Amino acid sequence: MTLFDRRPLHRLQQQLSTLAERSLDRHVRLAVTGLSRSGKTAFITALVHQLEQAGLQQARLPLWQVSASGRLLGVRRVPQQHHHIPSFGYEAGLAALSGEPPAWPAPTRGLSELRLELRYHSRHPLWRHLGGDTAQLFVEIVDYPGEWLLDLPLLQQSYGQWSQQVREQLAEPALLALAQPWLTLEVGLDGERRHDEALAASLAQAYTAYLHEAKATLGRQLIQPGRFVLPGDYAGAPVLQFTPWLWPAPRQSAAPDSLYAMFEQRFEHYKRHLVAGFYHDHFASFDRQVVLVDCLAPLQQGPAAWDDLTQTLGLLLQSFQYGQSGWWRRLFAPRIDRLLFAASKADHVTPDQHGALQALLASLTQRGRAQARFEGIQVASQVLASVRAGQFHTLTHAGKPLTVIEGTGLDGSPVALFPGDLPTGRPDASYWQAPIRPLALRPRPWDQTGPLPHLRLDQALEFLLGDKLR
Ligand SMILES: Nc1nc2c(ncn2[C@@H]2O[C@H](COP(=O)(O)OP(=O)(O)O)[C@@H](O)[C@H]2O)c(=O)[nH]1
Ligand SMILES: [Mg+2]
Repeated sequence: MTLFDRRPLHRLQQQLSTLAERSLDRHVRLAVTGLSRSGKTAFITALVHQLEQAGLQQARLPLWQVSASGRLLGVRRVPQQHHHIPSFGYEAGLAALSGEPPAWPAPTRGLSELRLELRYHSRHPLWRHLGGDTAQLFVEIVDYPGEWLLDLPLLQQSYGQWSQQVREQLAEPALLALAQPWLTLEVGLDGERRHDEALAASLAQAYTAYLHEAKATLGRQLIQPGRFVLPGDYAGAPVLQFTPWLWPAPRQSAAPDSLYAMFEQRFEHYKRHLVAGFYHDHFASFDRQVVLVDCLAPLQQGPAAWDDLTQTLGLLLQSFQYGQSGWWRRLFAPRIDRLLFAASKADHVTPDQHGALQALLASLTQRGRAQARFEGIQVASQVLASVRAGQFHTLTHAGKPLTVIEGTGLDGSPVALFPGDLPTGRPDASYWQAPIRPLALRPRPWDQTGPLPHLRLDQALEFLLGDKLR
């Protein structure tokens, strides 16, 4: 071969190995989020459990190709590489699910992670080229509160603008009533008041109590700052001791030793370190993202809760419109390429309602999905149950077949009911006359000889990891 001939070959080899490295990227960082109680902990616990079971050839995962085709060799948990991040409590979660009586994993309130190694037979010509067909994929699963994503818009707001926004929210009488203990905690407060640590702490505490109350009694999820309700490692830290300013503003510019100035400083610190810090240190490293949505809860809480959830998800999903146009792409360079929306707890409705549940999810996430697609992210939506607690049973009622859900309530009492029909979009007035019946089931007793029952976790696995396991 002449030199002239070899050159393109050499180049081709080089290109091939770059391509090999890229397509054999052996590492996926998979983030799981959603508002609190959307089912993140249950999802991750169940997913890891199903993966481990699949490694033992016990899989019930027909929609997950690598497993269904018998190419999966094994999955094991391996030590995580980021030592400063708390470990996801997988063992405790699984122990709760296998307890007597079985229970749901205890809630977590911050960020945690876990690392898995998957081994499989690859069909990829490049693996064979590199010698051998046993391939390896490392998957890091990261759990973090969706509430933290609600803080993104704060990065573009000043303390004064944010305070103004909260003032506008409080035009709603129900919210204003809940905010009274905070607003009236200190009589005669104004912009001239000197900074006082104890006062700052009690105002922040009253504001936090208000946020919790709005969430608990009115079903409101639109909570800022997100870490006030889910502080992670920052519970009680001074950086969380401020509130928006709803009292008379300082007459001139705020004096440096005023409470107003201190709140403003803490707000800036919160933005810079907690909000931007999260995007920079964590969000920017995610490859794939699952967003869990509990579509059923607002269907029991009323129209305001539904609208609030729609708005909250819209805000949360702004974090995924980073393509060429996102103003903060320049700051954090995120790289998520697949985004899965999942309606959780699908075992709380009868199978004939799964189509309606999927339509509800679509309606709640419509804007975010369109934007993510526009940014070139692959987007999918589905319904799932991480752990199927309900069983379906068809009986005859008034001469017609009726499917009911059977299970055990959280208090241990047996449950058998037809929850009702779901709307397929924003519920109208007629829906609210006969809303679905609330259901909260305890996981079923499980004999541990096979995998836990689930709904469509395999569909999720195929979307999230299928292309990496060819
Ligand atoms: N029936 C059923 N309930 C679920 C499922 N996943 C979560 N839940 C319920 O939702 C609650 C909150 O779930 P969790 O995973 O702690 O939510 P997180 O706050 O997002 O981590 C659990 O305690 C269960 O009661 C599921 O797949 N099926
Ligand atoms: Mg959790």
